[in-house]
Amino acid sequence: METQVIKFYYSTAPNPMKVALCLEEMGLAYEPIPVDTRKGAQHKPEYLAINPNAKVPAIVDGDVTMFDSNAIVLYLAEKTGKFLPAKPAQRGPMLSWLMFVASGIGPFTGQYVHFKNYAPEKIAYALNRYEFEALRHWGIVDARLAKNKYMVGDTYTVVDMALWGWARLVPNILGEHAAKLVNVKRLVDDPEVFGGFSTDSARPSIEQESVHHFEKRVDGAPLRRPWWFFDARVQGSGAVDIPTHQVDQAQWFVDADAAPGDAPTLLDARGWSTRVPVDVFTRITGAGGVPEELRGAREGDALRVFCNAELAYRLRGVTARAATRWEISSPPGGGDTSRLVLRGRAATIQVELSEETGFRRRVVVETRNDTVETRRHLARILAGGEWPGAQARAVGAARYELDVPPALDVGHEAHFAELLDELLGWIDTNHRPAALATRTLAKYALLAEAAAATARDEAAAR
Ligand SMILES: N[C@@H](CCC(=O)N[C@@H](CS)C(=O)NCC(=O)O)C(=O)O
Repeated sequence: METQVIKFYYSTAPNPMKVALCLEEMGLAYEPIPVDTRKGAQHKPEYLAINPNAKVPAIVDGDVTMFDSNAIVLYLAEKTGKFLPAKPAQRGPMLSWLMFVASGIGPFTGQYVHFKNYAPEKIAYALNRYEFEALRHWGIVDARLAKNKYMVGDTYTVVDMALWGWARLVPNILGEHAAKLVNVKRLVDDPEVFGGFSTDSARPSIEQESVHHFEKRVDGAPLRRPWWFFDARVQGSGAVDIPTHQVDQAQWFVDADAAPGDAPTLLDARGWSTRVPVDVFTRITGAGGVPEELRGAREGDALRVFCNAELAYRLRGVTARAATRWEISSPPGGGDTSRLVLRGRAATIQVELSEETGFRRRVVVETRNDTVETRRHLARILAGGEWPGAQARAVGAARYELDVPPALDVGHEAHFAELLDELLGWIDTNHRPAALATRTLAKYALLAEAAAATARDEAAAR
């Protein structure tokens, strides 16, 4: 029985994390030794003696010194005889997929993140190339895992562990493609397909609706929320909570990075409460009872949470409506739903996530133009590569449905990680997007006005 403690040189970056998972899964005794790569510890002579490539991870296992994460996971699998493919004939494919992670997934994803977030200047060619290749590689993983439970056949192997090092960051890495609907933005910006926002005031040109649940599961486990989540004075009332994201998205569709135009003007706002039974509140929060701070919100055996709102506003001549509603518990097999409608002069674009779409994002383009021409333009836009393999399928006269690849169809929680990632990228590169600052101030001025307007509804309901 092997008792030797393996020295594990690590940071929390993707490559070391593959080895961390492997050591844990194999139940090996190890001593974690952090290497602060941000401070340059990987270039010290004593570390270079272990890894001349000056990167993490590295291990020292008795008289065996090793670097390069994929080599290490393979070594550990062979050393322990664990997490190798069940059938000998699968050793070849196992090596192929491990090298695919080593030479494809890792380098292309890493370079994509580098050029997107850390390069001091935005180099379009490098960004496009690495973005295309990173997405192409993840598309291959996605197709593989759609047919196989694991990367090599039906058993969990070190290839899955190597992949996990990167896969756990997919929402951050690819988040913009999913959460921000970059492809939908490209359709909206296309004069041939969308033709600019309709300014016909009979109906809003941007409609956003979302339904949320207090009690729900995230990543397979019940979501625990803090008690103050139910206090609109802390969490924000319905008008300022989810609409922050909705207005943000509407501004992005209308303004994007252009110099911000006139501040948006509020046309109408209303708010109302959801009654959350106290037993559901205690189940979600784990609180022993209703805290003193929430006493004022208590109505019999429920808490009144002022969390729903509907706002109408005008943004650069475009009318927008944002509605957000909270329900108590997510139904079994169900989840939060959302619908976005963008009305252009030439087409209407709808993005829906609901029971009807199987809780997957569905994008539908309904054209008022020549359908053959529109189909050609859609193919041209999709060939831009953001959703590898995406197709526009005709679903009736003048209607096209775009398939969002499942790997990029991540939940809206991914948006938070993505925003943080973007913010840290700006801090690291000392870049402050001026237009965004003006837009954000304009957004909060609008939301503050909506909060004041809806506060009257809350007072009236008491
Ligand atoms: N091929 C190597 C790459 C290792 C690598 O790039 N490590 C990164 C962390 S994920 C690192 O050490 N970065 C610090 C640096 O480049 O100075 C492996 O798989 O171990």
